[in-house]
Amino acid sequence: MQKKKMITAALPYANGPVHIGHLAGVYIPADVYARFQRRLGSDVAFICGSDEHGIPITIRAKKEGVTPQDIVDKYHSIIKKSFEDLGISFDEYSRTSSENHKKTSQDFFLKMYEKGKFTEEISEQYYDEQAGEFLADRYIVGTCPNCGNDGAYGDQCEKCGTTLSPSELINPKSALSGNIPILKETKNWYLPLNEYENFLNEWIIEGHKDDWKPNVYGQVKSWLNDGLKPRAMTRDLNWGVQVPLPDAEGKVLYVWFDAPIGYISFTKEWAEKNGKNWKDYWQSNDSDLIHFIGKDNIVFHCIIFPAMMKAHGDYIMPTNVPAFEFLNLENDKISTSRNWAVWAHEYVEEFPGQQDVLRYALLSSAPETKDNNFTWKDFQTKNNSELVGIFGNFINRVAVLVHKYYDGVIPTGNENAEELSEISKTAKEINEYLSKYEFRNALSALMNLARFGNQYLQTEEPWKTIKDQPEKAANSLFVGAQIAVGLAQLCEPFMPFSSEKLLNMFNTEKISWQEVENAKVLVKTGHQINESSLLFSKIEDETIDFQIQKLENTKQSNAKTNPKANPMKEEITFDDFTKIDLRTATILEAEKVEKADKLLKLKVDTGVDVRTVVSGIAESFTPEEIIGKQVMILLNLAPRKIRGIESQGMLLLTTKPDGKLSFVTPDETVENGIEIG
Ligand code: B3M
Ligand code: ZN
Repeated sequence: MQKKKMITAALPYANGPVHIGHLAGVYIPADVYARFQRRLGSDVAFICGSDEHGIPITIRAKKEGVTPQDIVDKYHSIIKKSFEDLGISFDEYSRTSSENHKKTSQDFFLKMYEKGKFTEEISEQYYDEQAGEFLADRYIVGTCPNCGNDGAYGDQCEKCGTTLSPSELINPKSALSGNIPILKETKNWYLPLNEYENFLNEWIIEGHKDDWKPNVYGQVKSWLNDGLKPRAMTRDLNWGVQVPLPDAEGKVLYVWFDAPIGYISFTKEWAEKNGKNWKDYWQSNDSDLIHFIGKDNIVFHCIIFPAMMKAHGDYIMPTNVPAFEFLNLENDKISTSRNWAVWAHEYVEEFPGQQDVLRYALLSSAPETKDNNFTWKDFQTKNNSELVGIFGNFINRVAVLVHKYYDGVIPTGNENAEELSEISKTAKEINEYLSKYEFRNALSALMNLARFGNQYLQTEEPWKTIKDQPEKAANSLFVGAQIAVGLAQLCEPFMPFSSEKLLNMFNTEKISWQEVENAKVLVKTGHQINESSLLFSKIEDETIDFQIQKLENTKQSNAKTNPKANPMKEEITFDDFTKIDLRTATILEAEKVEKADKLLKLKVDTGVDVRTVVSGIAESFTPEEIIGKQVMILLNLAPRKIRGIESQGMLLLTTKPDGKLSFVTPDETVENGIEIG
């Protein structure tokens, strides 16, 4: 009996659409594998869904000025549709905000809790008193101790790339309110990962040295060598799955605790709909659990989730965790925030009916063992020279000639022709490669069969032999048709849309992989085939230039014309902007503030009233020279005491190259109190 195959693909965060990096490094290989296993006759559950918790979601929501639920609803449907459009054949694509997922992950937590698998620890965390919230690392900004960047986050400085913890930041501030956060005690539940070191060493380091990919094995080994530390499985946040304990209000499960349990929740949903028992896939030794992920997820799938499953006690361990490296785009790191990406939903719109071209191009440069690069030129070459020039060309010649000479009926030929063994040989090769997760080699093996077919026709030249050696011509096309149908069968995991078209064209059904491995003849003499249609078409330079131009535009809008300019601050909404009350005003009086070299105390006519403003401009202006000057004032800034004087507003200033300040003024004098906007 074939083992069950429980295949998962990393749950994409529902905070943005899916791009080619995700596709090449997780979803397309996972899909090839799942399709291939189904063809082998395995009982497959191919499961995925949107990861709807975690800080990336709440940050995106804040940025767009909407609720986290709005964000996940929007991106969940975009992502789901992209996967469907590209033929990613998930048996279930669900989402972690579902009730079922909430219950499944809470039950999982409770079982571990009841078995005493957590430790409770009180720690001091940054807390924003104004917002009334504990601050996740991303919500604390301050100065990087490494490079001095004053926009560094509590987990990382994006300028110099250093990984940080909030306590390392100089002058930490809350990103929610701008206030200085306080340290406040809080209780959380930790999983003592250190207690699982022996188990992990035995299971992975000793047990999977030879069958796990070196990049995965190596990373796990280095984590284990460094020693594991207890890790908090709960967080003080309000977006996520509530911790199911009475003394845990305001706490949710760590997103990396609930997300992998999503694989289980979604399997349950699928099993329920299909009359299956989910436990057969997760809790039985007759099942292989395989996680497809990107390299940045290795620790979670090889250390933390297995430790959770071990602690829980009922689960099997993954058989393999094929992790991929990263794909770059035109030699630059793919980045959602810089919009440096080819987005799946845009591709589907701009290249209608050409999903397999993307699947092919991405698979043939899949970042299996090292980071790889996608370029549009390369994409064009792969389509024009390989898919059109070799694969499509061969199949087209066979189909057209069978129609032309034999009215679409497969002619008589030698059922034991030597060339026919190429088909089964290719099927076996692909099988071997895919069982080792070598997708690029598997795809090359497929293309080699098309190359072989092309060369065969080229040597046989049935278009010549048809005149005086009709039997030879018939045999050539009989053999050619077998190879063409072989390709139709074998390309299905890689290019499912083309496979379907081809099987239709040759008027035949999909058969199992083993049948292709064992068969010689796939379409019998006398079999009627259907009209032929073009499989792939040439992609013109204009199409590629358009895509390159699109990236060029992105580059331009990302490029700084002034390298010293600070990056743009977090986006605000129009509503945020309208809260700001900027007016024209005139300085009526100005005098120095005692014992403060930088400050001037001003009386300002704002049109609305006359008020006092303390401004740090004394090193740039004498009081005399600014009396009577028209300026711009931020009117509704909350008053602040500066040197005992209440300052009621702020004047707009900018800095000149010599470091001196200069007022922002209207270019013609206007009345005071005029709104700016
Ligand atoms: N949501 C995606 C990522 O890290 C993350 C995967 C979860 S898999 C359980 O890119
Ligand atoms: Zn830095």
